[in-house]
Amino acid sequence: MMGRNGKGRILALCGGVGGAKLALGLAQIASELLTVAVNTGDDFTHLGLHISPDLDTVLYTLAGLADPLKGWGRAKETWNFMAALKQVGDEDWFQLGDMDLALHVERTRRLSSGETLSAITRIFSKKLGIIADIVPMSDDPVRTQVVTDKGILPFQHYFVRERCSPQVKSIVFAGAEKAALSEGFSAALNDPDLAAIIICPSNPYLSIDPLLSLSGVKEGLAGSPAPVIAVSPLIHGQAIKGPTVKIMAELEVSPNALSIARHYGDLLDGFVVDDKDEDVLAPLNAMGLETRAVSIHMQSLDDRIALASCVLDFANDIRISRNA
Ligand code: FO1
Repeated sequence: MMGRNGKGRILALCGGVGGAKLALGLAQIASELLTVAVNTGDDFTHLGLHISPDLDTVLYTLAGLADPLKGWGRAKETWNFMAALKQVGDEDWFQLGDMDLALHVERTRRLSSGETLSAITRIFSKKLGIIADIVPMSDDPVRTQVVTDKGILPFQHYFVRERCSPQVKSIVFAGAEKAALSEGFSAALNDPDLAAIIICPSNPYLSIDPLLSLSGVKEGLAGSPAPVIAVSPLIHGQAIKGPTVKIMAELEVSPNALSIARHYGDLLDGFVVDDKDEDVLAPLNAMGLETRAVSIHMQSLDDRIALASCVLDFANDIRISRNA
């Protein structure tokens, strides 16, 4: 399997909580070969602080600091700042934990001194003892805007303040057309020795599409010698958490693994579904996709490692069958 005897690097495309679980599994197996390219479309400035939620979720998750229930923010967090904010402020809809604040304050300080998001993320990773290469998808601003029946909402207003209740009409990635890939993302994507590209089980529409919207990404995926494998974020038509199914219904896409595979289209070489979804294997194969059906509900660390191991073996199998 890659990462034990193989030398090729592994590139994972990742959003927030769901994707970070698989990124942790991959890091447990091959952290020194792993690059995790993370969505920054959810970033926003809040109370004067630059918040990068998906980068923070991946950092905390790979550092073993993430809150195990929420998946975002830190474990054993305290909320004195929020209590004090409620006494004097108005914007208390976005929960900022006392320890979590340190990341936002330090990132904001470094950004205002001219450091890039990539450089800051590299420093945070090193300080938190993370070996995998965590990179923002871009150092330029890209902001997910959700076009809803209540108007165009910045991502966190839709996702947190309005709790995903407005009806989604479409999703726009403001700035994507002129944003450059981060150096780390571009280097990994265009690495001729790349052994696998994994699209983690994040929300395709909110968390993966921002990465795919950047110029050069779809071309890089299509041109890479590495197999491109996506893991379904749905099990039997249900998302583990988050608004994926609601958004698919609102976008008039039937909420099943087949729709997800169709959404990624010919970018994929392989698709991993849950063993409860074996009924979609035939239509997936008919699309020309290699498939695997395994348990993809990652509840424990062992589950995360097992799925990561299966995905890396899958990539190896595809590469071997191609070179046969
Ligand atoms: N998600 C919530 O549902 N409510 C919150 O108050 C909240 C605060 C928060 C603070 C820091 C952070 O890194 C993430 C936070 N999230 C919160 C999660 C975040 O909105 C989502 O994880 C991503 O933007 C989408 O995956």
